Amino acid sequence: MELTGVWRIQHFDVGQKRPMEVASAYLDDRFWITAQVPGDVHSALIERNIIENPYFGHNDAKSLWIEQKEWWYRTQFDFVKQEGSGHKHELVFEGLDTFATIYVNGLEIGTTDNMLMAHTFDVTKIVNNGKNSIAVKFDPLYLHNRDKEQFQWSSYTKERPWLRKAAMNFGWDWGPRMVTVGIWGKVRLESHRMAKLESVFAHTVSVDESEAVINIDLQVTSFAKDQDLVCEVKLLSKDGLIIESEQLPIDNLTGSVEMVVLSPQLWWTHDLGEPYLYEIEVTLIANDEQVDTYRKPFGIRTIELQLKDAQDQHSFAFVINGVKLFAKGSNWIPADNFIGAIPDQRYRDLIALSVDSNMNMLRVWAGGIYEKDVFYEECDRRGVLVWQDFAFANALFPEFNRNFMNNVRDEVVYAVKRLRNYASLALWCGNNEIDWLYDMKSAAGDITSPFYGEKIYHELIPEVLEQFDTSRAYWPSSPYGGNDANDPDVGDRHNWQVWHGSVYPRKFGDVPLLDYSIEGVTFKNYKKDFTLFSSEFGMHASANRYTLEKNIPAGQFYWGSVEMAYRNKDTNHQKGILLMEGYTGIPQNIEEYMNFSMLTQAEGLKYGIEHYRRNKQRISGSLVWQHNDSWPGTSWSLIDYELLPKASFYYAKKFYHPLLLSIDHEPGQSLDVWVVNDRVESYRGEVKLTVYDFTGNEIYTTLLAAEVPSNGAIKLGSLTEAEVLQGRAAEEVVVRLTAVGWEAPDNLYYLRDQKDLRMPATALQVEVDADEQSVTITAQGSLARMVKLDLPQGNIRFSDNFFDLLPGEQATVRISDPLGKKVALAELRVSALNDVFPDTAE
Ligand code: BMA
Repeated sequence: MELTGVWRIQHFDVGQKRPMEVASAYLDDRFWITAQVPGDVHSALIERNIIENPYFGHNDAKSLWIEQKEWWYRTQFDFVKQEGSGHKHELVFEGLDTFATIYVNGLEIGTTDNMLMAHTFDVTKIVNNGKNSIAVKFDPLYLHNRDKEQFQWSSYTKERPWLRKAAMNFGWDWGPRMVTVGIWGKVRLESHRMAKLESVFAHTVSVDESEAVINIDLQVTSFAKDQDLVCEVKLLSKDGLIIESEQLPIDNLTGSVEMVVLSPQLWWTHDLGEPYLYEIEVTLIANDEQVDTYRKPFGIRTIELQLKDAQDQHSFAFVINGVKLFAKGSNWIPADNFIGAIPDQRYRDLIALSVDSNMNMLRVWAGGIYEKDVFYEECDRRGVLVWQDFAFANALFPEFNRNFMNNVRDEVVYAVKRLRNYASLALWCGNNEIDWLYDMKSAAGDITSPFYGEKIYHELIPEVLEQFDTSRAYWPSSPYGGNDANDPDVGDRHNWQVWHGSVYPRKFGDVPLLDYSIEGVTFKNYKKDFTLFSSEFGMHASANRYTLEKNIPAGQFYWGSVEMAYRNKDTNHQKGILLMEGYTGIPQNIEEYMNFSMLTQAEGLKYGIEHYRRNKQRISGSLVWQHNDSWPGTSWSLIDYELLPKASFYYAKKFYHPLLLSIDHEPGQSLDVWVVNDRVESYRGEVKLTVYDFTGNEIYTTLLAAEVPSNGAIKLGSLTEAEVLQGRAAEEVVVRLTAVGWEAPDNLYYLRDQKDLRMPATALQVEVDADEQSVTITAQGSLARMVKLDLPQGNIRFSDNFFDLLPGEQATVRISDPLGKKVALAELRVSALNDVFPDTAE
């Protein structure tokens, strides 16, 4: 039974009230504020207009008082109590943020100190048949960390190391400080009789064409002596047909069964096949009576992390059902700063967008939470793999404290047991950047203390996984492996040369260097990177106009305003300017800032990812930093807070497409034409390379034969600049690759940086069809660069956006709402970078 009745909240100063008074079942709380559960205090106060929307302007600073208060939640519920021996009633909180004391019918039943796990209390004796009350007191965090040892390193705030709470709550380089408090997960009263299924662990042991072997381990808790316990385990097809069924006795409260599934339908990532989901049903029978059931989707697949290839060379490649996978994806941060209040639909939308942009992996980054079930359910359903970090980010942690370590152990056990049945879960990873940055900061002299926390990633977590999940790989940190931990030759790597100007190569102990120059931060540095797996890299791009205008006070929506600067939480704002200076030139107004930053990010990621993919023999993955935003800010995200994709998202549809045509070229050098194929099928056809000037004249064309190997990359040929230019200037042409006789997306390639291209102005002819919900655009006279469709509305979809059009060519873009509502098109704006009527409205 989920407790979804009316919850009320109130705050007090610390010490103002005696807890027993506020917790009393008889307290008159009529004048308290009603609040959603799951949710949080901020969201409840926003909903009731008690605080102004903290995402607007500088309003976040006005809600800081919330952190200083003691907050209480109260509710009442009716319960029909089954009494008698063998009955057990448990109160389960899926998420308490963070230091909570819980009272049931006025009795204190326990305290909690970890936001990142569920908490269960036995209330068998104290829950009433009839009316009941629950009260939960949340302490302000400062009571729990002000007297604790501070560490030399804890990024963004020194408060974090002792608190098991989402790190990003305290602010990060892409989001504001929003220290949430409240009941952020579901609350349930679970009633059991005789016994319950404590856990079910289902995993695939092996697969081949004819059969799969799966294993199911059961753990039971019994509430009565001398019981005859039996489990019935069934594997059902998607249509509910029983594929396998076994009865097994439960001895010593555990049971294990192996099932052989003939002609199995495997779970694949969506780019390689169908993410087929069976269902596992377990029924627990105590003394011939059904007492508990478990029913969850289950995907049959094997997933391995290959660290050595066939030639015994280092590699870092995921292998799914025996197929080596190039991981294409991005890094996931919490989908809102107010995590408890995120609607499930927002997860579905963001994961659908990852599939739309041809991603097959998301990394749940360590500075957030172990995501909600809906996230993994959706990844299972859509065929997107998950790289799961444990929640340790950019800090030292008090591993010398027994209570802290016990708390961490409970959290890790809980996370592993909750998530291990998801087919999408590909990897456990110990932390974000801690091993790497500990060395960098020690070398720089910023840290002199021992590596506090090391024991968690190198002992505690491996021990827990040894006991609870040996079915998938563990990687101690990201990045990890080699010398230093960000070594291109071993393990995974974060490329922060680009954007942050970090200087590489570097070895352990070297003082880290930064190069803040155009050459230091440019995305051209991606081509120097022959990592085995690029698990973080990226560049900022502006949010879309609607997202910014909605959240910026009147008169502040201009390039260089203090409010625009406030949206950007990164250090040294000059980095983004340098990056644009190198590629588009420095923007002069807000429209140019939005366009130039988006184009630089999109072209920069394309440049890097096409390089990584061409080298797929060695490089096996690219995860862009970052997928989404937690507030309407300026960041590395591909999709902004209002769920409006940036240009890079539309580019990703092509640069992450399983079949990629690309050109490897630098100014003055020859053009190497490549095809990358991530599919298991091989292809045969041709690739046409055509060079056009910007008014659409064909200057040169050639056909290259393409024998495209299964799951491989191949160079089709090489052409000199002189040959393809036929006497024209490199600044005046665009090259197009097209597949002939087979299907692969086109690729447009410019031989020089945007700022150096001599692009005449163009005029767009735009025809809007409101009934069809589409718009048809034609470029007149000259190529249109970065055709942009803009609507003042969040969470809508364009079938394409931010694309280039050759003169005379026509594009029809469909516009839709993910929930199927009709989209008003009256305010649609269509522009291009080189539009004859430049859109400089501020
Ligand atoms: C890495 C991430 C995040 C950060 C990003 C951008 O360090 O792990 O901590 O937000 O780069 O700086």
